[in-house]
This record gives sequence, C-alpha cells and structure tokens, in this order.
Amino acid sequence: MTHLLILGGTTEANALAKTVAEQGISATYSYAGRVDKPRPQPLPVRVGGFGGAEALARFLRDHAVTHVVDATHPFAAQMSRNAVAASREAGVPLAALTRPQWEAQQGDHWQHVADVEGAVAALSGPAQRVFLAVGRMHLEDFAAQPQHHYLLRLVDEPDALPLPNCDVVVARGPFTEADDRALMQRHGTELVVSKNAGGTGARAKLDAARALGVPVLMIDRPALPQRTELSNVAQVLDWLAHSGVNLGV
Ligand code: 3Y8
Ligand code: NAP
Repeated sequence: MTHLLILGGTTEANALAKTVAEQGISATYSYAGRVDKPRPQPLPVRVGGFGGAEALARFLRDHAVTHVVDATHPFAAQMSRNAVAASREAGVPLAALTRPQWEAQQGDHWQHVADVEGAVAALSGPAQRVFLAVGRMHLEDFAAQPQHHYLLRLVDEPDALPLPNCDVVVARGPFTEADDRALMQRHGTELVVSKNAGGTGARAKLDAARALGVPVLMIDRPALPQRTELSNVAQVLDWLAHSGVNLGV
C-alpha cells in the first residue's frame, strides 16, 4: 500500500500535490508551520517540525510511509539533511523535487555572496534604499546594517521589526514583474537582496531589477546532501512507478 510523504512549501510541491491527488495516490503534504495561513492542499496536510531526523524516521515507520519526495525550498537545507538521514534509517526511498538556480542574464548586475552573513557584510557601505526580499527568518542579521532604508516583503504582518528604517509590504508570491517593477519604482529601490531560490514564484524582482538597471545582491544556495534529484512532476511520477507504485489507470 503506497503512502507518499511530500515535504512541501513551494510552487513545485503544490504542483506535485495536485497531480498526486488527481492520480488517487495516497499521500500526506507536510508544512513546517512557518506562516499563519499556509495554502490549502488537495491532500491531507500535517503542519510543524517532526522533532529532528530521528523523529522523522519514527514518523515514516509509524505512518507506513513508502516514499518521500523532498520538495522543500533550496534554502531549507536542514529539512533536506534530516529527510536524507531519516529515509536512509527507515529504509524508505527518497527523491528531491528541485528547481535549477537562477543564472545572471544579459543586462543583470549581480554580486554573488555565499550566504546571509555574506549579504550582511556586503551591505557595510553608505545608506541605500534596499529591497530586502529574503523573508522574515533572517531579518535580525541585517540589523547589523541599520543605515539603509529597507523595503521588506513578508508573508505575515510582523510583530517586532529589528530594522529602524523600513517599509513593510505583506504579500505572498508568486509575484509578477509588472508589480515588482512598480513596487521598486515607488520605493526608489537602489539594490535588491535575493536568495537564489530558482523557480518562477520569486524571480519577478530579478526581471524588474534588470528592467530598471538596479543591481542585485544574490545569496547563493546552501550545500544540500547527495540524493536523487528530479526536476518536474512527470519525473516524480516516473520515479514512483519504477519503485512499485501502480499509478491510476
Ligand atoms: C510556509 C507556504 C505557491 C508557493 C508559494 C516558491 C514560491 C511564492 C517566493 C520575495 C521572495 C521567500 C519566502 C518566498 C516565495 C513561493 C511559495 C515562495 C520568498 C510560502 C509558504 C510558506 C513559506 C515560508 C516562507 C519563509 C520565507 C520564504 C517568503 C504557502 C508562502 C522570502 C524565500 O514569515 C516566515 O517565517 C516566512 C518564512 C520560509 C523565507 C524566510 O526566511 O522568511 N518562504 N512561504 C511553508 C511551511 O510552513 O512549510 O502558504 O504556500 C510558500 C512560498 N513562498 O505556489 O503558492 O516556491 O519559492 N517565500 C525566498 O525564495 O527568498 C519571497 O518576496 O520576492
Ligand atoms: P529548514 O531551516 O531547512 O528546517 C528547519 C526545521 O523546520 C526542520 O528541521 C524541520 O523541523 C522543520 N521543517 C522544515 N520544513 C518542513 C516541512 N516541509 N515539514 C515539516 N517540518 C519542516 O527549513 P526552512 O528554511 O525554515 O523552511 C521551512 C518551510 O518553508 C519549508 O516547507 C520550505 O519549503 C518553505 N520555504 C522556505 C523558504 C526559505 O527561504 N527557507 C522559501 C520558501 C518556502 P524538525 O527538525 O523539528 O523536523
């Protein structure tokens, strides 16, 4: 009896969930519980951490999970490490559903930094109007550079903000180039700080930056563990079929 666990929270995970539900494959969609109202799914949903890799291995056994697809965001490195360790321990096959990283194109002015700390260090210059589009979890790190005027885009209304000089936009993607361009023009953005998320949901700000000639501070992805990596839903269905799942007729 098949039971697929989808580690979700991305556009690709949502596309997979839709197809899996349509194919009648028994599956559970998992969120970390980072935002107040995560998007509803056409599958049973569980929300919250598992309690570490050991606990995830126990979850896999206790819920007779037969396959794991790690469709989390490329910056969710801890989850991906735990998923590889737990699936190995529980003897459950795992594949990741990933998306290629963004590459600079003609007309882009990108400066690459290795991680959030590198982005903070790169902001040590004189005050600028910075579109900080990296979410909420690392905002405190940027308090080290309070001289800038920040435009923050967050999924939920923040309670406290560690930055003295900032405007907040509460919005969840996927975003469009036209909207991001208008937002950046309204704010007078002089620099965009972005994670190299890849995919379509967050790239609008990069297209807008190119159109406006605004430079981008691009945070490179964290290292992820070795695992089977698939790049679209069809490949996941193929992987499932080849590991004994009889897909709908
Ligand atoms: C909780 C679950 C869909 C999926 C939507 C994608 C696209 C829009 C763009 C900007 C960048 C950012 C952020 C972003 C995007 C998609 C996708 C993506 C970036 C939701 C969601 C959850 C989260 C968590 C949230 C983080 C934050 C990151 C905002 C759902 C909406 C900045 C990443 O407040 C918080 O604690 C938010 C935390 C992790 C990163 C951070 O450090 O703050 N995502 N985002 C997931 C869970 O609980 O398991 O409701 O859909 C999902 C999506 N966010 O098709 O609708 O696939 O990447 N998410 C980044 O890429 O830099 C926004 O503003 O331009
Ligand atoms: P992370 O730092 O890699 O994970 C930290 C811990 O959060 C994990 O060890 C796990 O807790 C829990 N966790 C993470 N993803 C989970 C999931 N899908 N289901 C259950 N527990 C989960 O992860 P993150 O960067 O905070 O990302 C959290 C969620 O937001 C993920 O679903 C990710 O896809 C989504 N997301 C993240 C970003 C981003 O920029 N990081 C962007 C878009 C979407 P335990 O150790 O207790 O099991």
